[in-house]
Amino acid sequence: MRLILFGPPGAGKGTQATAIVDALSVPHIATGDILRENVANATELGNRAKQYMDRGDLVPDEVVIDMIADRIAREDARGGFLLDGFPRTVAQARALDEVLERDGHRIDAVLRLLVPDDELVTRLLRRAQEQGRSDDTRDVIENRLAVYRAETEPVLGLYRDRGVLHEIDGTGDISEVRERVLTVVRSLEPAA
Ligand code: B4P
Repeated sequence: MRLILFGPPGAGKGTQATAIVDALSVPHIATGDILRENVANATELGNRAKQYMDRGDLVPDEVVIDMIADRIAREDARGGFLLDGFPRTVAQARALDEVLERDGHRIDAVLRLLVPDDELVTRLLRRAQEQGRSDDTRDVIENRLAVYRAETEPVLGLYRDRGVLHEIDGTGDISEVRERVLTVVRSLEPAA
């Protein structure tokens, strides 16, 4: 299965990804995590990405596209993967299609977590207190949400037109959301 977990910042992508990868035994490929690891290790890629991430802007497409193309070419992702936080622009979605089509593959499903904006802000400010992530300040959160609406939401149309988009209520307890997500994932398995 080749899946995408989709949603605004704070929707619970990283949170729910764990249950999905456990259920399907596929690697969890989170662009945010890979970028933060590069920032922490002060790699060339990390040094380039940091300024964008700290503002809540998207890292340039070419950086992220190359990073993901390399990652999904690795042995452990041959049989499938869960992408978390990618694609975030229409250009990234088209590039992903090209990379997959080269091997005769396609995205099987996109799981979209739906959460109202006020709840997203509350969650991210709570995370700021708990983890102190540099992009979880109120101003940066507001920019991340605006960037999501302008640049990321348009990606949904591509997948909706293909009939692979599944919309899931992302409100409520983490365990309630997990059950909803896993119900959808289980419904996909027979088609794999
Ligand atoms: P990400 O790391 O993807 O950050 P995110 O959108 O905040 O998602 P995350 O997975 O961490 O949070 P989650 O919703 O699970 O991206 C960070 C930055 O990297 C971007 O701003 C951008 O600069 C760059 N980037 C990443 N991908 C890129 C790309 N493709 N192109 C360009 N740039 C890219 O959870 C948030 C919080 O909510 C957590 O604290 C969690 O505990 C809590 N939570 C989750 N579910 C909950 C629930 N049901 N109830 C209460 N709290 C809940």
